[in-house]
Amino acid sequence: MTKGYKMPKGFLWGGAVAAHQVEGGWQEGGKGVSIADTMRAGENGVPRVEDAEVLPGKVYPNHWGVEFYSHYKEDIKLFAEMGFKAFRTSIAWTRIYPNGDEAVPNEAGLAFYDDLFAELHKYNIEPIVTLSHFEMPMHLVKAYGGFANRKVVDCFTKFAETCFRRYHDQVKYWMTFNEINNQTSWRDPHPLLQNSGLILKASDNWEEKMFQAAHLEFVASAQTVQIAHAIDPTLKVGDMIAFNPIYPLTARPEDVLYCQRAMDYRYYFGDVMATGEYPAWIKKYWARKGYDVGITAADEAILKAGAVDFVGFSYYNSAVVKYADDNPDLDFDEASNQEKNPYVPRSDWGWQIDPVGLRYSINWMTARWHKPMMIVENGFGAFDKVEKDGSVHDDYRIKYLADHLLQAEKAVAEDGADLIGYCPWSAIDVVSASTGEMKKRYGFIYVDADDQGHGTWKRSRKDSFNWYKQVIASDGADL
Ligand code: P53
Repeated sequence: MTKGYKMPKGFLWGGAVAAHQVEGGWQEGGKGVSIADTMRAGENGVPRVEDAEVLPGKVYPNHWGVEFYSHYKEDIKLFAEMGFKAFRTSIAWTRIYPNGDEAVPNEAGLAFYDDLFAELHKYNIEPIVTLSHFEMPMHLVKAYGGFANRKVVDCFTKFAETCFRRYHDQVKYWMTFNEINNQTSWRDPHPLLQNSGLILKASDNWEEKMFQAAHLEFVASAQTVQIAHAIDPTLKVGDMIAFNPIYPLTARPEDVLYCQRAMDYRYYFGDVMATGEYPAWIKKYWARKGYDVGITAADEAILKAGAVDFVGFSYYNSAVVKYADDNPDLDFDEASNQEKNPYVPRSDWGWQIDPVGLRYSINWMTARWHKPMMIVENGFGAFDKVEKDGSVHDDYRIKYLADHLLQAEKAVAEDGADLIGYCPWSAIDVVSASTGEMKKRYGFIYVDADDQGHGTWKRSRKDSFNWYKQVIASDGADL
């Protein structure tokens, strides 16, 4: 149905995936073992088991993903058929530096991405590349403790520099760390490992360790921005923030104030990366808690000189908090105090579905960070049913995406937001990051495989495939 809104000319319509969730080929071309390669599957409410190494007889879904490593030409052809102008993926760090600390990169890994990017350009599809998307080399975790150690900052910037030198003619848009702020859920070991390569002891202060690791990631990211610009001033480097707006449960002033602190806490990552400075409140917070985050004067200069060029963000859901009378210091703890929003529905995985929140978020980021923005993930994880004739009638996914896109279009048309692209999650079905399931599907393209990696890997078009094709062809007018 035509709603009358259109995205501007040159808008980057596309779709997103991440290397570890699609590629498979986990031992092809000299690839090393990443933290995703040793994660077993969980399910809704059942966490993924994280082994220290690949154990015999266990199921590791990221070993096959959706076999994109061997199917990428076929898949890119389908992306082109949908009319993609852009495709977001990541470079598997372990294909380029299998252990993460080698002196020279692995040529077979570099060559794979040469071919992948060339294939995209054949169809005028612009690659958008995340450098670190939950797939750090396992060796960096075991040998150095991940981003608890400054040595890993050097490993990352070397990896980034290798990629910029090799691909700067092919790839203009880069992001440093995927959903860097997921680790605000620091009571859960999963995001700490995925974001930062941290495996902590019960006696550690997990929140302090999170702040320390995130700081070294900010330093690495800011250095990366500077390296990119020195190699090729036309490169654009963004951060990548998991954005879910937090609302106060009521108009009670204490609820509103507490909510403000919750937003400050979840999004200080964006403050540091967009402005090059830590906000004042967080220094007070650390002082009150007795935390030493280990920030040097040299770090502060690096942060200031390495602000990002654009803000990439994912948007799936929104959240609600309320003030508790026993918490006068306004300490935000993501693991508690989450309330249900009575005004929005929920997915089968409990995610609160809130399209209007997307327009609110875009406007919030505009007011706070003053950068061009790109939606690099937005989508609906659901059980899909394959009909006898092979079709998938995913009208729930079409509705989710259409409702969200309309709000993004209003943010541009009515509010003047500088939104440069929309890459929904996911271009094709992928292995879920949080649960490791295949059956939690997001794609426009169905892949015939189950949670155990059994299937034909055959690709087929869901109804949403044809819907999105018409959306792109009409610049977003036909939702
Ligand atoms: P899955 C947590 C909360 C929101 C988004 O998520 C998240 C996560 C971490 O799992 O991840 C992003 O597959 C992430 C993608 C991921 C996608 O959202 O858990 O950048 O890698 O697949 C969807 O349902």
